[in-house]
Amino acid sequence: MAAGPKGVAVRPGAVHHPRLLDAAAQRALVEDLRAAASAAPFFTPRMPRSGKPFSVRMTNCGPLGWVSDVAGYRYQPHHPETGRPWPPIPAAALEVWHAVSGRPEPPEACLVNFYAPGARMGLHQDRDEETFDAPVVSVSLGDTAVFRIGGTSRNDPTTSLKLASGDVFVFGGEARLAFHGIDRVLAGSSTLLEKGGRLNLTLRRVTPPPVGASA
Ligand code: MD6
Ligand code: FE
Repeated sequence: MAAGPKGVAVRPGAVHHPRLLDAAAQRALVEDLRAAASAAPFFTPRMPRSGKPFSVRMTNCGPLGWVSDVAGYRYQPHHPETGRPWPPIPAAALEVWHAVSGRPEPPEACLVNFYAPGARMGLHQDRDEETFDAPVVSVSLGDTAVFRIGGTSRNDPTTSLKLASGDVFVFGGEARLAFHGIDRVLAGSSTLLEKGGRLNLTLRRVTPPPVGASA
């Protein structure tokens, strides 16, 4: 991984690190994710209650994975379709976490989102974790996304920025519970993924660090 600059704070706690991963690091991470997805295939999450499918497909790595179905949003240690434990978080993703999160404890969950052309993600907060002390660290690969971030109320004004392949975005501090979403993905903007589209990894703590862990 290229040594990162300090990043650009787009609002307090929300820091954009453009191209933190160089082209070789991006390719290596895609290979790691391909291997992970062969063990834990992408699935189509569904909205709680309505069962309406997301346009994004998902899988996870790490001790815990985020899933959504008619029963609700939750973290669980196994894949919803295969019943098997999630594969480990790729070392390169852990390196990114340690470079930018400011936390000594490793992430417990790495959600992997795949956006085919036309997929998007509505404005939401990441609030299914038991702790909000650690930031969420996101890594973008493939086609550029138009990302929108607001405040902690759904109606707060939002700003848009582009997340390109290799970009890392850190959501911490007072931005940890900021509303955010993906308005669209710009087809053809990257050649990283052979068939196009965008992968996004979000690395998170789910539980508080063990008592006595150094902070
Ligand atoms: C995405 N990202 O970039 C969706 N969540 O595809 C997220 O939902 C997200 O980028 C929490 C923190 C950073 C993120
Ligand atoms: Fe999110």
